[in-house]
Amino acid sequence: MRLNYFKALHLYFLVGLSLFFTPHFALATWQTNMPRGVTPISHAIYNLHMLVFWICVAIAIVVFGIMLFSLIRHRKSRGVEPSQFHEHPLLEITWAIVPFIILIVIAIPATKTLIKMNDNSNPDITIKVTGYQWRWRYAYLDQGIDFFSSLSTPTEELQNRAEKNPWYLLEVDHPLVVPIHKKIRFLFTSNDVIHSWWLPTLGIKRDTIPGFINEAWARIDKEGTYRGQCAELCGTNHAFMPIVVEAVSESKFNQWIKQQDNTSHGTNI
Ligand SMILES: [Cu+2]
Repeated sequence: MRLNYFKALHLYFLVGLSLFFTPHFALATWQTNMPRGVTPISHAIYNLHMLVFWICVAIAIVVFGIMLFSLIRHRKSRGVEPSQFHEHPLLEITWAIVPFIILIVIAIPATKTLIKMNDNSNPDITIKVTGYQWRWRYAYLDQGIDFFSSLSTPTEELQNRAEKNPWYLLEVDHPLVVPIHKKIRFLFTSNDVIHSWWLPTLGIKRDTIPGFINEAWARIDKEGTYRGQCAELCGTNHAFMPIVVEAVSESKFNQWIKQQDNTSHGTNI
């Protein structure tokens, strides 16, 4: 029995060691953690996630450490007798108070983040996002710009008749163009069924519900193209309504605005 246990431990150690020395390039395309994102809200969500993650790791180390120690130290083969006792007030109070304190430690930053997420006041720009089966419609309420944004992946790629490009199913004809360092307020609604506008790098995931308006905001730190998808099963082509946001400098944004006219259905920047 004893020999088998040490053999197994040895094997785990070797597997762990070989994984540790696996070349980094083999893991380069992997991302298991959530993205940090490019907005204050996405950073706050990421920090919250990491805080909870490390609290869970600490709890796991303590709980499994004690469990493993007890299993080895008090195993039957050593002739250990189980202790017999009922009720242990100190222990019981401790295991009620410790989780309570942990929950408070998590609840304070979580509440602060939620309050920040819902502060939609004083936006610089307001965009209405409407979900359609199966595309998005973006309306810049103050600029009078209104257009549809549809999947632009070629049919040949969808039908496996051509090699798929890197942005397969994550590309659109008319991306949503927004300025960086400005408070963008999004209003979400739907024309038909419930969709969900999900853009992880902006820290936004909001249901678009017919007859209702949901809100979110973003202040994007850096220029770039950010991609997301509809995250609410909304029908046959649910997987074919991606979201592409082009975050550009203020001057480029103003230039883009000038290129549009009221009847425009969007142009690529
Ligand atoms: Cu949808």
